[in-house]
Amino acid sequence: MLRFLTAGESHGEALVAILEGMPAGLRLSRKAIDRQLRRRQGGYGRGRRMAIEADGVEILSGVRNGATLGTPVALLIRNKDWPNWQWTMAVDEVPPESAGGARRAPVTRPRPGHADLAGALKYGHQDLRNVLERASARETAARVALGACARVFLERFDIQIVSHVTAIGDVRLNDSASCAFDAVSTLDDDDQVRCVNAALRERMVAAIDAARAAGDTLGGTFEVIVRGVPPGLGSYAQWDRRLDGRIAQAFMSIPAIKAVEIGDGVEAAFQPGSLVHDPILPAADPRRPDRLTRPTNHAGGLEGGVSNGEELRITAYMKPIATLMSPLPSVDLGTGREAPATVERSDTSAVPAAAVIGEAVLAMTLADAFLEKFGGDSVLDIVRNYDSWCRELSARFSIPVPTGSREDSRPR
Ligand code: EPS
Repeated sequence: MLRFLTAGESHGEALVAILEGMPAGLRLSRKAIDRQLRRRQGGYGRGRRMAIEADGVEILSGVRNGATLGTPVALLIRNKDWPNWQWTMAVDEVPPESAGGARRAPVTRPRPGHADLAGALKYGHQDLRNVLERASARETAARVALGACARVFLERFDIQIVSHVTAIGDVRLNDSASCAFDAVSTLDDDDQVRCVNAALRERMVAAIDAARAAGDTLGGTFEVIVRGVPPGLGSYAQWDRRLDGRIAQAFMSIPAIKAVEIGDGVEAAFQPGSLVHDPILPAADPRRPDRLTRPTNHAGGLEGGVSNGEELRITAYMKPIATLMSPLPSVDLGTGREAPATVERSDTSAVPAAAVIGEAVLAMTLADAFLEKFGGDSVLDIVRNYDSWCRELSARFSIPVPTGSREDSRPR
């Protein structure tokens, strides 16, 4: 339903993205996209690059007078660092004499954990810059811009996405599953690490400082929570329609993400079924006399690859950034001799930024699944489809259903 591609090198002129499948008639502004871009740039532990960039989007097509046209939306984010790299990253062939020494030397010592070596082996590149420029997490700025469009669409149906950092290195929040959506939604975007626990926040910052001082890096975990997801997104009918699989793929495509959990995730493997599965109770919630109640949400809002109407809860695990200021052993691919890995300017930790990226990729996945179920060519078509589905479902079952467009009252 939603299709997108991104392009652009980290130190090239710009990142670009094309999004197809957005319905007509959605109010979409640069401001809404820039807000998410700004959030992605934040977080303690970022390197000097973030002081250079101040990401802002240019909408090149698909939007007119503040509303989508139903045609492809083309987005562009310029790299402010580009002037410093224009000789190194020039599209045209530049003879060394005209670069006047401004062209950086080839990168030949792959960083363990980065795409450098695998990419060079795959594409036959001798200058690892040809790999690292696109493998860079800079690409995620484009995906956050795309995700911002999807988020605006989801908000039209009162679906809201928040995230929080649950670990940096070994400083961990133990009971992230008990963090309520409301508590997470009040987190300050300008907070250094966006963790709900103030004491842990300080320890996370201290851990990043210690890693930086040691020339090391830190990974961590974050949780993304979505409220207002209607039941029925995704399907068990075919493997590639399962929403949990689609969500996992979206998260695993974020650089440095090594594992994804839905609900209790890994922990569920070590518990008996009686403690893992969420009972279904008849109307017990006084606020929702018409609804069945799930007193717990170990499943994280997905059963059988289909959303069940509960909050979606996704946790992602990020490995430490691969560029170490105290580099690991490597080999100079030019000489074949042992040499320390390349040291590039980089971040010490980027978990808070990854959480914002997680929100974006989840927004895209959910918007896609939502359009699959309720799709139409315009927002009005979709509101009509959604509202009538909600009415029909509530008539047929006495289970909670979102009541569609934002003008209607929500059941939860
Ligand atoms: C990155 C290395 C750093 C990060 C970059 C990702 O960039 P640079 O090499 O220019 O210092 O800052 O992240 C971003 C540019 C960004 O926008 O998030 C890497 O190697 O992945």
